[in-house]
Amino acid sequence: MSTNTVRVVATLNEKGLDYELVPVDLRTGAHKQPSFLALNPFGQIPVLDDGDIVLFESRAISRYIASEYKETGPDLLRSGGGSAETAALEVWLEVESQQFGPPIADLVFELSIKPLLGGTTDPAVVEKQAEKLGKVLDVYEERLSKNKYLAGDHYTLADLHHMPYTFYLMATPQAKLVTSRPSVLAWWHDISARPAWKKTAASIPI
Ligand code: GS8
Repeated sequence: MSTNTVRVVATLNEKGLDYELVPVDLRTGAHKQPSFLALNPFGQIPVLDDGDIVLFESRAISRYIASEYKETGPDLLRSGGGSAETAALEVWLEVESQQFGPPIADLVFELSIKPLLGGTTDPAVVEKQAEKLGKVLDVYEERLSKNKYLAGDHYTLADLHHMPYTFYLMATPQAKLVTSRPSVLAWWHDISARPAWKKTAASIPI
Protein backbone atom coordinates (compact mmCIF):
# COMPACT_ATOMS: atom_id res chain seq x y z
CA MET A 1 0.00 0.00 0.00
CA SER A 2 2.94 2.37 0.52
CA THR A 3 3.30 4.67 -2.47
CA ASN A 4 6.94 5.35 -1.64
CA THR A 5 7.66 1.64 -1.51
CA VAL A 6 5.87 1.21 -4.85
CA ARG A 7 8.33 3.75 -6.34
CA VAL A 8 11.26 1.49 -5.41
CA VAL A 9 9.49 -1.72 -6.49
CA ALA A 10 8.66 -0.09 -9.84
CA THR A 11 12.35 0.73 -10.37
CA LEU A 12 13.44 -2.81 -9.45
CA ASN A 13 10.85 -4.30 -11.82
CA GLU A 14 11.81 -1.91 -14.62
CA LYS A 15 15.44 -3.03 -14.24
CA GLY A 16 14.39 -6.68 -14.06
CA LEU A 17 16.24 -7.18 -10.77
CA ASP A 18 15.47 -9.86 -8.19
CA TYR A 19 14.54 -8.66 -4.73
CA GLU A 20 12.89 -9.77 -1.54
CA LEU A 21 10.09 -7.59 -0.21
CA VAL A 22 10.16 -7.66 3.60
CA PRO A 23 6.86 -6.42 5.10
CA VAL A 24 7.04 -3.93 7.98
CA ASP A 25 3.81 -3.79 9.99
CA LEU A 26 3.10 -0.07 10.47
CA ARG A 27 -0.08 -0.89 12.43
CA THR A 28 1.95 -2.46 15.24
CA GLY A 29 4.63 0.24 15.06
CA ALA A 30 7.34 -2.11 13.77
CA HIS A 31 8.88 0.89 11.98
CA LYS A 32 9.53 2.63 15.32
CA GLN A 33 11.34 -0.33 16.91
CA PRO A 34 15.12 -0.08 17.45
CA SER A 35 15.84 -2.80 14.88
CA PHE A 36 14.09 -0.78 12.15
CA LEU A 37 15.36 2.61 13.37
CA ALA A 38 18.86 1.20 12.91
CA LEU A 39 18.01 1.01 9.18
CA ASN A 40 16.12 4.31 8.92
CA PRO A 41 16.41 6.68 11.89
CA PHE A 42 13.30 8.52 10.62
CA GLY A 43 11.25 5.35 11.17
CA GLN A 44 9.65 5.24 7.74
CA ILE A 45 9.40 2.74 4.91
CA PRO A 46 10.88 1.96 2.44
CA VAL A 47 14.44 0.92 3.23
CA LEU A 48 16.73 -0.80 0.74
CA ASP A 49 19.26 -3.33 2.00
CA ASP A 50 21.66 -4.12 -0.83
CA GLY A 51 24.55 -5.95 0.74
CA ASP A 52 26.82 -3.39 2.37
CA ILE A 53 24.52 -0.53 1.38
CA VAL A 54 21.45 0.40 3.42
CA LEU A 55 19.42 3.36 2.19
CA PHE A 56 16.21 5.24 3.00
CA GLU A 57 14.25 7.89 1.02
CA SER A 58 12.48 6.23 -1.90
CA ARG A 59 13.64 8.70 -4.56
CA ALA A 60 17.28 8.34 -3.52
CA ILE A 61 16.91 4.55 -3.40
CA SER A 62 15.44 4.53 -6.87
CA ARG A 63 18.28 6.69 -8.22
CA TYR A 64 20.82 4.41 -6.57
CA ILE A 65 19.26 1.35 -8.27
CA ALA A 66 19.19 3.10 -11.65
CA SER A 67 22.83 4.12 -11.32
CA GLU A 68 24.29 1.01 -9.64
CA TYR A 69 22.51 -1.35 -12.07
CA LYS A 70 22.92 0.87 -15.13
CA GLU A 71 23.86 -2.08 -17.34
CA THR A 72 20.76 -4.09 -16.39
CA GLY A 73 17.51 -3.35 -18.27
CA PRO A 74 16.74 0.11 -19.67
CA ASP A 75 19.09 3.00 -18.80
CA LEU A 76 16.67 5.08 -16.74
CA LEU A 77 19.26 7.84 -16.23
CA ARG A 78 20.15 8.13 -19.95
CA SER A 79 23.84 8.19 -19.11
CA GLY A 80 24.69 8.11 -22.81
CA GLY A 81 22.40 11.07 -23.55
CA GLY A 82 23.53 14.65 -24.07
CA SER A 83 23.83 17.25 -21.35
CA ALA A 84 20.49 18.85 -22.30
CA GLU A 85 18.68 15.55 -21.74
CA THR A 86 20.54 14.92 -18.47
CA ALA A 87 19.70 18.42 -17.25
CA ALA A 88 16.03 17.98 -18.19
CA LEU A 89 15.99 14.66 -16.34
CA GLU A 90 17.32 16.38 -13.21
CA VAL A 91 14.80 19.19 -13.54
CA TRP A 92 11.81 16.84 -13.83
CA LEU A 93 13.00 14.60 -11.01
CA GLU A 94 13.03 17.74 -8.85
CA VAL A 95 9.67 18.93 -10.19
CA GLU A 96 8.14 15.59 -9.23
CA SER A 97 9.51 15.85 -5.72
CA GLN A 98 8.92 19.57 -5.10
CA GLN A 99 5.82 20.53 -7.14
CA PHE A 100 3.86 17.41 -8.07
CA GLY A 101 4.56 15.27 -4.98
CA PRO A 102 3.15 17.43 -2.16
CA PRO A 103 -0.36 18.13 -3.55
CA ILE A 104 -0.87 14.66 -5.03
CA ALA A 105 0.30 13.00 -1.79
CA ASP A 106 -2.24 15.04 0.19
CA LEU A 107 -4.99 14.26 -2.33
CA VAL A 108 -4.32 10.52 -2.39
CA PHE A 109 -4.14 10.45 1.41
CA GLU A 110 -7.45 12.31 1.74
CA LEU A 111 -9.31 10.32 -0.93
CA SER A 112 -7.87 6.79 -0.66
CA ILE A 113 -5.79 6.21 2.44
CA LYS A 114 -7.71 8.15 5.10
CA PRO A 115 -10.98 6.24 4.53
CA LEU A 116 -9.04 2.96 4.78
CA LEU A 117 -7.71 4.09 8.15
CA GLY A 118 -11.25 4.75 9.37
CA GLY A 119 -11.23 8.52 8.73
CA THR A 120 -13.49 10.69 6.59
CA THR A 121 -12.39 12.56 3.46
CA ASP A 122 -12.39 16.33 4.01
CA PRO A 123 -13.82 17.99 0.85
CA ALA A 124 -12.08 21.29 1.68
CA VAL A 125 -8.66 19.61 1.62
CA VAL A 126 -9.55 17.83 -1.64
CA GLU A 127 -10.63 21.09 -3.26
CA LYS A 128 -7.52 22.97 -2.17
CA GLN A 129 -5.02 20.26 -3.18
CA ALA A 130 -6.85 19.53 -6.47
CA GLU A 131 -6.54 23.18 -7.38
CA LYS A 132 -2.82 23.16 -6.57
CA LEU A 133 -2.22 19.94 -8.51
CA GLY A 134 -4.24 21.26 -11.46
CA LYS A 135 -1.93 24.25 -11.77
CA VAL A 136 1.11 21.96 -11.67
CA LEU A 137 -0.43 19.67 -14.30
CA ASP A 138 -1.04 22.65 -16.59
CA VAL A 139 2.76 22.94 -16.77
CA TYR A 140 3.00 19.20 -17.50
CA GLU A 141 0.41 19.52 -20.25
CA GLU A 142 2.54 22.12 -21.99
CA ARG A 143 5.76 20.10 -21.53
CA LEU A 144 4.19 16.83 -22.70
CA SER A 145 2.53 18.44 -25.71
CA LYS A 146 6.06 19.01 -27.04
CA ASN A 147 7.96 16.03 -25.58
CA LYS A 148 6.85 12.40 -25.44
CA TYR A 149 8.44 11.97 -22.01
CA LEU A 150 9.43 14.46 -19.32
CA ALA A 151 13.17 14.40 -20.07
CA GLY A 152 12.67 14.28 -23.84
CA ASP A 153 12.26 11.37 -26.25
CA HIS A 154 12.92 8.54 -23.81
CA TYR A 155 11.26 7.06 -20.75
CA THR A 156 13.40 7.82 -17.68
CA LEU A 157 13.35 7.76 -13.91
CA ALA A 158 11.70 11.20 -14.06
CA ASP A 159 8.59 9.59 -15.56
CA LEU A 160 8.76 6.55 -13.27
CA HIS A 161 8.83 8.63 -10.08
CA HIS A 162 5.36 9.97 -10.91
CA MET A 163 3.74 6.57 -11.28
CA PRO A 164 2.78 5.45 -7.75
CA TYR A 165 0.76 8.52 -6.82
CA THR A 166 -0.75 8.88 -10.30
CA PHE A 167 -1.87 5.25 -10.16
CA TYR A 168 -3.71 5.89 -6.89
CA LEU A 169 -5.16 9.17 -8.17
CA MET A 170 -6.55 7.43 -11.26
CA ALA A 171 -8.74 5.28 -9.00
CA THR A 172 -10.45 8.38 -7.51
CA PRO A 173 -12.90 10.98 -8.88
CA GLN A 174 -9.91 13.35 -9.12
CA ALA A 175 -8.61 11.24 -12.04
CA LYS A 176 -10.24 14.03 -14.02
CA LEU A 177 -7.15 16.14 -13.28
CA VAL A 178 -5.32 13.75 -15.63
CA THR A 179 -8.07 12.76 -18.06
CA SER A 180 -8.96 16.40 -18.81
CA ARG A 181 -5.40 17.09 -20.05
CA PRO A 182 -4.86 15.24 -23.35
CA SER A 183 -1.06 15.21 -23.38
CA VAL A 184 -0.82 14.21 -19.72
CA LEU A 185 -3.39 11.46 -20.35
CA ALA A 186 -1.50 10.15 -23.43
CA TRP A 187 1.71 10.11 -21.34
CA TRP A 188 -0.02 8.22 -18.54
CA HIS A 189 -1.47 5.66 -20.99
CA ASP A 190 1.98 5.15 -22.49
CA ILE A 191 3.99 4.79 -19.28
CA SER A 192 1.38 2.71 -17.44
CA ALA A 193 1.29 0.22 -20.36
CA ARG A 194 4.92 -0.76 -19.74
CA PRO A 195 5.18 -4.46 -18.76
CA ALA A 196 7.27 -3.62 -15.67
CA TRP A 197 4.61 -1.20 -14.46
CA LYS A 198 1.83 -3.74 -15.09
CA LYS A 199 3.74 -6.19 -12.91
CA THR A 200 4.12 -3.51 -10.22
CA ALA A 201 0.48 -2.39 -10.40
CA ALA A 202 -0.74 -6.00 -10.09
CA SER A 203 0.76 -6.08 -6.59
CA ILE A 204 -0.91 -2.85 -5.39
CA PRO A 205 -4.01 -3.72 -3.32
CA ILE A 206 -6.49 -1.16 -4.67
C1 GS8 B 1 8.67 9.25 2.82
C2 GS8 B 1 8.43 7.84 3.35
C3 GS8 B 1 7.04 7.72 3.98
O1 GS8 B 1 6.27 8.69 4.10
C4 GS8 B 1 10.34 8.48 1.10
O2 GS8 B 1 10.84 7.35 1.32
O3 GS8 B 1 10.09 8.87 -0.05
N1 GS8 B 1 10.20 10.79 1.83
C5 GS8 B 1 10.07 9.42 2.28
N2 GS8 B 1 6.70 6.46 4.36
C6 GS8 B 1 5.44 6.23 5.01
C7 GS8 B 1 4.67 5.13 4.31
S1 GS8 B 1 3.97 5.71 2.78
O4 GS8 B 1 5.10 5.45 1.78
C8 GS8 B 1 5.71 5.75 6.42
O5 GS8 B 1 6.61 4.97 6.67
N3 GS8 B 1 4.89 6.25 7.34
C9 GS8 B 1 4.98 5.90 8.71
C10 GS8 B 1 5.44 7.05 9.56
O6 GS8 B 1 5.77 8.13 9.04
O7 GS8 B 1 5.44 6.86 10.78
